[in-house]
Amino acid sequence: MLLLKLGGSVITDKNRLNVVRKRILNRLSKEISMVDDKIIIVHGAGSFGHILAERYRLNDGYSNENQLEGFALTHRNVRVLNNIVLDSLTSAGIPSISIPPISFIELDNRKPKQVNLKTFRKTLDSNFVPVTFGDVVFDVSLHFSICSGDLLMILLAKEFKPDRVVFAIDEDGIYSKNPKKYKNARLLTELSRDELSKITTDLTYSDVTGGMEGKLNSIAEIAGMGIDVVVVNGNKRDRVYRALTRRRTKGTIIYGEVT
Ligand code: ATP
Ligand code: IP8
Repeated sequence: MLLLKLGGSVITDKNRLNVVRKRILNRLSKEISMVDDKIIIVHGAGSFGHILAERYRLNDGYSNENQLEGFALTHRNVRVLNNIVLDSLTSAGIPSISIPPISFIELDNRKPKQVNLKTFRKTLDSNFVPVTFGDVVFDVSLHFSICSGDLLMILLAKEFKPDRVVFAIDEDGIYSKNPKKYKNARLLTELSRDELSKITTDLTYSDVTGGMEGKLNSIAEIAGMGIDVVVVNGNKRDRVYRALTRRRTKGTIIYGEVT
């Protein structure tokens, strides 16, 4: 059992509203299709989510009626992206089924309140590949907020205990600091769970769910379940495939340790 997050920084151009990186997405779909294990796929929202979510301040919760338009547009956009991902996966021969977060999760002040993952189990048992994504969702305290793909990775890891979790981003792995800003940033090929908290991060793109900092917290939580987590560059051929199949590849590995 594997759990994969396709980062929005890989499958979209995060600087341009609603722009998909189709060639990369299709190549990734082919790589995933070559893997034999059962797999759950999560994808980020990229520029289909973060730009509008920031403009309408959706992660702050409801404050004005105008946000309803923003919520609906953002939800529509992430579903458009999700359909493009499904097209790509099914074209590569992967029988994928979309499970939108708004239908199975409710938050309370951005933390999970009610989560029902039954459909994932059924989908897997029927030999389909479940696909879910960062989305806008209801929130009992804030009326609505954002459920990031990285939060979904924690919940799915807890429930399905995958042998390995892979995050594909647009960098070669986790660096000592943001490699897009600092030329002297060092790629960290192996990290303990504790070392994750010492890494410097900052936002590269507009991002309402914490960017790399949020991801490092999610990774720490998953590694704390005793599951190995690998972060690789989805823009580079074969790295996702090699990470999923436990082959050596450039990237960062965080070995699972039960806490
Ligand atoms: P999405 O939330 O849209 O799915 P994603 O999962 O692809 O996005 P981001 O949140 O965009 O990932 O994080 C990736 C970005 O984090 C990279 O483009 C990189 O510039 C930035 N970054 C910041 N600090 C670091 C760091 N220490 N190591 C690696 N990348 C970093
Ligand atoms: O891209 C964010 O999910 P992420 C979802 O996985 C929205 O962080 C709607 C911005």
